[in-house]
Amino acid sequence: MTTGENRLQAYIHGRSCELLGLGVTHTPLASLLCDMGILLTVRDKKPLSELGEAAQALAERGVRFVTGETCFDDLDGELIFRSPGIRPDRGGLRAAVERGAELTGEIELFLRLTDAETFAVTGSDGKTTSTTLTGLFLEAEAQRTGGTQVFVGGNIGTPLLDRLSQIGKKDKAVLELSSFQLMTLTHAPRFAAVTNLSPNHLDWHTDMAEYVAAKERIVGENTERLVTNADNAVTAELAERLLRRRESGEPTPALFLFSSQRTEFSSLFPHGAGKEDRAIYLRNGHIVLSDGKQETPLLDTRRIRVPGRHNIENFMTAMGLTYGSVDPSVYGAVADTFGGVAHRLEHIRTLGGADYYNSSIDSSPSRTAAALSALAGRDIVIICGGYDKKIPFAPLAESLCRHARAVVLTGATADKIEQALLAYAPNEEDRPAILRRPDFADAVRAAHSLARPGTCVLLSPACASFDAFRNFAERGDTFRRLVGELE
Ligand code: UMA
Repeated sequence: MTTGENRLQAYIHGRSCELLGLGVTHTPLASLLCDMGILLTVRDKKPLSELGEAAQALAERGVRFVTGETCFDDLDGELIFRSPGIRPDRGGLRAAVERGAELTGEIELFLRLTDAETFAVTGSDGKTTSTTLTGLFLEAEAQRTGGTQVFVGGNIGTPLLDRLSQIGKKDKAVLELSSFQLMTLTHAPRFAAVTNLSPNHLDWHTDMAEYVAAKERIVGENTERLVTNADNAVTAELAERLLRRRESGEPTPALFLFSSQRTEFSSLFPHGAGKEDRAIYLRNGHIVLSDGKQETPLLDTRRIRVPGRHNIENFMTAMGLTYGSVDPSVYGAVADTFGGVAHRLEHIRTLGGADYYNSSIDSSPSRTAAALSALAGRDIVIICGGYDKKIPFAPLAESLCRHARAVVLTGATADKIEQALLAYAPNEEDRPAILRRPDFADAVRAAHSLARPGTCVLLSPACASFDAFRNFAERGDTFRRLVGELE
């Protein structure tokens, strides 16, 4: 056993453990804890029969299962692991903490116990691309120098706590973190980034303030650097708050502010900056880094193959996180080959002169607005709609009217998006053509029927997928298959 795993064993130290939820995060952890001989209870609203083979195997190994809608009511463990999707005030969770149980999570313990240097990205949009790029930069550096492994995980889909034994002191861990994961975090990463913040997940969080407060937990006492977006109102305010705290003598991380709109160090730090602070911005088509005295060009943006300003911002985020940890030559080498992440403005096919893009990951209006901006100037036919996260659609209506020729509406939110479009642009000529197709395959065919040479047919739903699919990946894979079948 390595030191990381020893520390996990010591941390648990004979306490009874409860895993709330048995999904992606807890399935490998449950096996590991079983292997360690720890007394374990798993609770999930789903019955054992729906939890899959791994759950059956755990039950056969003696793990206690409590299932059903009331499964969280009477928690009796001493160390409670929460799956990200379960609110910390669900069922008897608060009562358990009040009686002395410790509430933790896979990410929390990974950050606390790993030997690796930790990098983490959160934000409303761009998290996965920025996390992927951060991993690729560090990986390219590891290949250049040798002897280092890079692990990428978190909300991106791979838990890392069960891999503590493989991760050593020289290694790097890169985490994508959601507000759900951050909500109860008390141990932060060393290098943190917040890409931008706008309303999201308001069906889960009580309000925007709770969402923003969760995101801010990515900065803790042990955080050495925060990379964030000077152009976004909410993250700019976060940076201001940190600078004020610094003025009052509190320890704060170095601030790396980026902007894809400003071109001077002083416009990013109008009230001055500390010795360790840096600005990242565009100058003559290059992403440059400045300490206020000297500008260092890091990357010619013409080398970035993925379209759109938001992708330049994703590069800035990942470069801010890794600056000093990698040789700057890796930035260009990665940019030359990075064609984007699946389901994120993924180019699927050109058919009859029209381009088909899968951006199924766009589960919020701001994400769809970013995808539309990335394709601005093109003739756009967009497929929108899905599960209702109770996010206002007025801003979406504005960007649809600005960029799209036609909108094919599908899914549970079709009515709401149509109403937002009619309210924003009461005159027919001011808005895109609206088609309603409740069935997803019909929606794809309808979009195809409107395509002509030069058109971009874009799946960018502005909504989550849970009304019709298991997740965004299943929705994107279905879109890819349907587009492949078009003639
Ligand atoms: N469950 C309950 N009661 C509840 C909620 C959930 O019993 O109130 C049970 C479910 O039946 C399920 C289990 O808990 O069996 C776990 O569900 P979960 O979805 O909370 O957790 P995981 O399967 O471990 O997946 C989570 C993330 N899911 C959520 O945040 C909802 C995954 O992000 C992430 O990839 C994974 O951990 C690894 O870190 C997905 C996501 O949609 C992709 N994230 C949101 C986003 O990106 O917008 C935040």
